This record gives sequence, structure tokens and C-alpha cells, in this order.
Amino acid sequence: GVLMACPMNAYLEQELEKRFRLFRFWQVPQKPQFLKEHAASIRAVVGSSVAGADAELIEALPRLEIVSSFSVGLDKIDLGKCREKGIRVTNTPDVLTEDVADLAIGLCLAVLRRICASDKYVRSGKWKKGDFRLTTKFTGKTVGIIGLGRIGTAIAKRAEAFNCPISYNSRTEKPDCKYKYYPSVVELASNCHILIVACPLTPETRHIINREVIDALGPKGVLINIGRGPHVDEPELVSALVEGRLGGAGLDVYEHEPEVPEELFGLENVVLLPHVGSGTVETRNAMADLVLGNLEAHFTNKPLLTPVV
Ligand code: 8YV
Repeated sequence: GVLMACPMNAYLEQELEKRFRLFRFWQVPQKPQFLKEHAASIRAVVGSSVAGADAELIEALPRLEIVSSFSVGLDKIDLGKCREKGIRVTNTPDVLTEDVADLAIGLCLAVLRRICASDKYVRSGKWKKGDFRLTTKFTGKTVGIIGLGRIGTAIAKRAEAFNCPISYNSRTEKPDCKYKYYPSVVELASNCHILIVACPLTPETRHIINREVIDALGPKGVLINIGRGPHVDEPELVSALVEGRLGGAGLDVYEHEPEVPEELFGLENVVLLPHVGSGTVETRNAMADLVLGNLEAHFTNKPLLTPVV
């Protein structure tokens, strides 16, 4: 049997149903009772950025062999526990890189050029009454990227096409990298106009965007987050935006999704998206195929397509 931790994708659900006995955990009203009955038959968990396999679930599934995540991010999986128990883990890298990078650039443009606010201006009939305010140029702005992995690199490549000088922060400097490295996030923030979060969420990167970083970015600075909500100390971000201490923000992720701080709803310099970085039909299908391919490989004793553990 396969346990799906949360709803994610109709095509994936349909294909899992065809191949396995599928349990939908989010529909289970009495979870302890369900686990008592079915734990012994569950050999795989399919998770996502919403829910995965924490220590408690892993402990409750004695025959678990593999956790296959419908996400590149692994923050909802207890990797240490999986390693300890010899449970394999897979994710969905590469297939979503371009979409997430595209959306990061989209957020830059949307925030600086006020695309959403301008759309609202037209739809509300205000254009006929005049009073349009000028916006801010994106081309040539300095861009700082936290996390120069697959997604960070794809964002850098796109920003280069806009003639943006690129700098970055990561745990270690990348050898042979043409972008300027800052070992400290505060220094990176002090030296860029747009700061983009593109690193994995780990205990070390939780609240990597704190008050000090926000102040370093300053009233003309813009924060873009396509990583994970908990990368940002959200109450600090909200107060900086409300008080005008930060120039703007483009957010695809939040600390308590789907809860979004309502103080942001009235701000024209903020663009709010509902965690849709990978949300195209093409990419979500490719992610589903990777989840299915990894399970298939595991259960036929072939090498996993995208192993993490
Ligand atoms: C989600 C993501 O997995 O890949 C990731 O890490 O956050 C997304 O692709 C997707 O939205 C399903 O929750």
C-alpha cells in the first residue's frame, strides 16, 4: 500500500490508484485507529511541501521502505530518521527549476513595475480619473541570491539577461563562479537592491531573513521569497513593510500557509502568490511522473531516478 500524506495532484492520485492500494491520509478521521489497522501494509509514503513524513509517522509505519516527495524541498521529511531506518527518500529536482526561476523574475517585475496594482487600477476604472504613479526600473538592478543551487543559478541566468549584477550567499563559495560571494547574508543584503531567497529550508536557514537583514536591505530594497515561508521572520517582514522600512516584497510562500498576514493585503508594493512556483500543468505532470518513476524503480529493484537518501 501507498500512503498519500496530503492532496497534491489529480493525475498523480489517479496513477497511484491504478498501481497500488492507495490510502489518502488527509481523509482519515481517526489517524491512530487507521494506523493500527493499516500500518503493516504501508510500504511507501508520498508527500509534498504541505505534508511529508515526520518522525512520528515514520515510527508508526514499521514496514515503510520509501518516502517519495512531490517536491524538491525536503523540509517536511525527517531525513535523519529515514537514514537511521534505511528508508529511501526521493524528490522532484530539475523538472521544476525553470518554472520557479521564471516566477522569481515575474515577482521582481511585478513588484518593481507594480503590475498587479496597475491591473487593479485599470479594472477599477481609476485610469479614467488619472493620477498614475511612476514605478521602478528592474533592468540593471543589483540582485542578491541566497542559495546558488539549481533554482538560484537559473534565477541568476535570467537576471543576467536583464543586465543585473549578481551576487550570492551560500554555505560555501562556489568554485569557478563568476558571481560575487558574500559569506554573510547581512552583507549581501547591504549590497543589493533585490534579495531573492532560493535555498532549502533547514534549521540553519530558518529565519535567515531577520530584522537585521531587512534593515540592511532598506527602504529601497525588495525581498523575493520563492523558497519556504519559515526562511523569513514574517512578523518582522510585515512590520518593516507596514512601516515603510522595506521597499517591497514578492512572496510565493508564508510561515503558516495558507494563512497570509492580512496587514499586507492593502500594500501596493507587495505581490502575494499562493505557493505556485512549480504550478504549471507541464511541470506538475513531470513531478508526478518522477514520483511514479521512483516508486516503480524502488519496487522493481532498479536504481532510483532522483534519490536523496
Ligand atoms: C510543492 C515545492 O511541492 O517543490 C517544492 O519544494 O514547494 C512545490 O513544488 C508543490 O506546490 C506541492 O505542494
